[in-house]
Amino acid sequence: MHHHAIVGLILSALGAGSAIAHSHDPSWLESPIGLHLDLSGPMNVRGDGQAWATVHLLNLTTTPQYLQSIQLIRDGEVVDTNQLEQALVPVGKAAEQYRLLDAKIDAVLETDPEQARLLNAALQSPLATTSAASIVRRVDPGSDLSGTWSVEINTLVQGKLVQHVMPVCFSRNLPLPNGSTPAQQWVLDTTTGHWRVNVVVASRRGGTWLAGDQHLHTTWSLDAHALDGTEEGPAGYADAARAIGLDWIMITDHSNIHAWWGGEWFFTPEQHETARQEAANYRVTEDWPVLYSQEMGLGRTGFWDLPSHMLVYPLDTFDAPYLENPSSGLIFGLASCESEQVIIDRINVNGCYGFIAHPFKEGTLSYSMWDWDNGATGWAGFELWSDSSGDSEFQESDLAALQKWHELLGQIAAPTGGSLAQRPDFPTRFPVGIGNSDAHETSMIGSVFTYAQLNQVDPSSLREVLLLGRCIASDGPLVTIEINGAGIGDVAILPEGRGRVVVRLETTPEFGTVDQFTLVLEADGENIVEFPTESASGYAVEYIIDSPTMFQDVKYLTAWTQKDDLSRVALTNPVWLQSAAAGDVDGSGSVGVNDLLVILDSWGDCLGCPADTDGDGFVGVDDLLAVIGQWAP
Ligand SMILES: [Ca+2]
Ligand SMILES: [Ca+2]
Ligand SMILES: [Zn+2]
Ligand SMILES: [Zn+2]
Repeated sequence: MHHHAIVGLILSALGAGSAIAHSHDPSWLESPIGLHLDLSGPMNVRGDGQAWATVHLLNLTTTPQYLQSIQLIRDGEVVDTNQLEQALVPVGKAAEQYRLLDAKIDAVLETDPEQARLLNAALQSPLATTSAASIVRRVDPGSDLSGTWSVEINTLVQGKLVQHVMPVCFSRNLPLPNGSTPAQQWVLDTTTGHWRVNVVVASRRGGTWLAGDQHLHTTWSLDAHALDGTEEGPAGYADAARAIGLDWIMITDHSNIHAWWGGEWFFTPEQHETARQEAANYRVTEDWPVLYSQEMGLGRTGFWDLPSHMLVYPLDTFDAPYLENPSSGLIFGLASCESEQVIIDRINVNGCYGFIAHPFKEGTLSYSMWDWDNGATGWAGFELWSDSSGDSEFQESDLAALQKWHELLGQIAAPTGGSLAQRPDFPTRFPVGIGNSDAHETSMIGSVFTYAQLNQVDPSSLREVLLLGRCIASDGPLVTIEINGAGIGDVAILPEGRGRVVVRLETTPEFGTVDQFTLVLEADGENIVEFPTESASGYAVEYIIDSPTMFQDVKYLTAWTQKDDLSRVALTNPVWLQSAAAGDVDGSGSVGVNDLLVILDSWGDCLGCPADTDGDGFVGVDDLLAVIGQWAP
């Protein structure tokens, strides 16, 4: 058999940046002295989504200014106006204090971490001043996003009118791929090793793929509020998520940040209830699934230690209860927390399950990486890709998560009897990988997200796909694997080792044609096929390998794609493989009545069915006789 070119791990060429995330700085930290202008909001929308821009203003000078108006301009015409008479309180002194402290922290961070930590706590005071002085207003372009856009801010400074102009890019794109784009179909001739393109154009396989983001911080997360100036709650986040074409979101406000801020304590059960209620009201009035939950701090119980983070997801309800979490998060608050197992147990006994957040990222003086040696059990999986930097780049820390994941998948026992063994101390049979944005403002929602095959979005369906691993981490393209009718997260039965694999890549004009993507199939974490995407065209392609031997000793298959400019990536969860003896079409280990029933159930044309014992694409008398010939119940 032809040996396919095995590509090097192209992903390893990624992540030229540092593995260590920069500490979460206020959005204005790098701004020059003057009026700080920042824009957020869903500006690139999909389908019929409504765009808007949220304008953040902060007077970083020492001179009082007066805001007169904020206008949205298209091709020289005013489209939306906020007429205002409002003081822009000067915070130049506080900003300068913050910068000085920040520089000092950097200087002593390596040599004197305790002093760095104390200095870090002192950042709270200037940050409170700047946070309170920020002004946020929204401008709306309407439904026609064509033209050249800008935001104009008019202020009065010492009696003089000053105008600031900031360009805005609004764009409208097609909805995210959902598995239904007609695809070119390529079939491998396993004897010659050549691919041939079928004239047949395949459309949808299986159900619809929907997309959601399970790691979001609204204004109720103190860091989003104070550092990014975020003022939207669950309803504003749901509006923005819908605008960019997501099908659900799970909000995970920080329940681990505790501080006195702007006249109230963060984060309290009352605040959790207020936000939870806002999400619940939104579901009633808008009939759209915004789930409300939390991100917790855990582990590293020493006073100077930094916690790692865990995402809490409700099992069968739209929201998780408030869970006590006495831990530090950022510069605000306490500096010790409870162990990993204490927090995970709290999550699990309260009708929820936990995913480890950004396991290989750390925020200077705010949170640490997951400690893989902590011995904790009970977690469901982890973020394979967490976009805490907001640029949807697949970083070195994400690559580290991917490699760790394959190491852990390698330790999972191969399926027997058609399923993977339960892990008594875990809610999942293998660590499930997901993708999330970790957005702290609306413009970052969905920068990385998770695809899942779903008929409807409700808590139990989401729990099922997230705990079974029927999902894909992505920032746009959709990659799926199917083998002998089994999909991602499931177990495929390979009659006498025979496997018919279908790997499908689907994109849109927003993400680029398929020939701009590398598409790789992996067996047990190693690349086994790089598909010839350069010969394909359009926005969807699928590759079929029907082989009697190629997959017989493989435990699991995964696939990934990457746009060749590295701007887009997608990573599947595994499909698990179990070879079965002749006639044992359900993989039970014996040949009996159940196998006959499977044959009768699949009777007729059936490409790649385990019941098709002779692999001729048809389940019929020959297959029935083959089972009877092997009869050994
Ligand atoms: Ca059987
Ligand atoms: Ca057959
Ligand atoms: Zn986090
Ligand atoms: Zn987070």
